[in-house]
Amino acid sequence: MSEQTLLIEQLGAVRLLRLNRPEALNAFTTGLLGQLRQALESAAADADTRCVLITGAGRAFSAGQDLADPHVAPSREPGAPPKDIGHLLEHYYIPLALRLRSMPVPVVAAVNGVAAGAGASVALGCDLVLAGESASFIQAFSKIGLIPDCGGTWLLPRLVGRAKALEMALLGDKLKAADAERLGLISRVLPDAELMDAALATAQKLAAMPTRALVETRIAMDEALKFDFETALKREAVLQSQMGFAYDYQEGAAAFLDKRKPQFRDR
Ligand code: LHQ
Repeated sequence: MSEQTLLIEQLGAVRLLRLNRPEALNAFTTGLLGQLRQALESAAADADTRCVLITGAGRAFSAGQDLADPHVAPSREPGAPPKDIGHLLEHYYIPLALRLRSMPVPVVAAVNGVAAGAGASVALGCDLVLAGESASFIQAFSKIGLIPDCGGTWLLPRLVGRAKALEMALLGDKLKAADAERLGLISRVLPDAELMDAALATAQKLAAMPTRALVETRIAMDEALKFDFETALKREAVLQSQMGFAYDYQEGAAAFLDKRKPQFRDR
């Protein structure tokens, strides 16, 4: 049986995914990348799962690609050709990043420690990013002669603007959670001891909300970054029309008028 490098728990309507290679700061092997993608597929397919929460076991969220993995480890044999690491992106990171970004439910990251390289990209690709005060974000790529990947070049300038994105990516310095929050890179920083309870409460709150509207909000915002103002207004009208026909709007508005708690069910 393959090593259990991802721990999966169902907590009500929340699917908790815990990266589990603490001895290597949850660095991504092909095994872990495959298990994470499979777990996202399975959460997406499960009608009873209405939010996914991703965190790391031990003192890190993830140190990014495992540099000792045979797929990427430098060729040390004299004359041996370097490996094509683009292959790993094509077959593991791109499908993972696309799956994460197109989940039919909101995805929360609870960043419990360092998130470096592709580990930072995975965290920042989530819809809400909560971090413990001792967590940090490192664009480690430049230090080993690489460029940000797993969506890093797309995410960073959109989150913090070109100047800070380039500063982070070029220097590769450690950014503390409080500074990440101040820059708008992440949603919220919490005392370490409160992180998991707060992240779970946030995930449970999202799980009780109108899932389809939350997901369409993410899609609309990502799309709007490519649009001019008028195109965005028109796209909102198309999506809002669809939302208006859906059960959750009928239920949400009726519950408000009836002064009762809504029971959302669309996904
Ligand atoms: C690790 C790693 C690691 C293996 C810590 N690998 N063992 C995509 C596709 C294709 C190719 C390449 O890349 C990519 C995307 C990427 O993600 S590239 C970026 C890869 N990540 C890095 O370069 C980060 C490397 N790690 C670090 O710089 C440090 O470990 C950080 C700053 C994250 C944490 O530092 P410390 O808290 O001082 O911990 P440590 O360095 O002592 O690490 C603890 C253990 O974890 C240690 O093992 P050991 O057996 O000595 O206890 C490390 O070797 C291991 N580890 N990161 N990426």
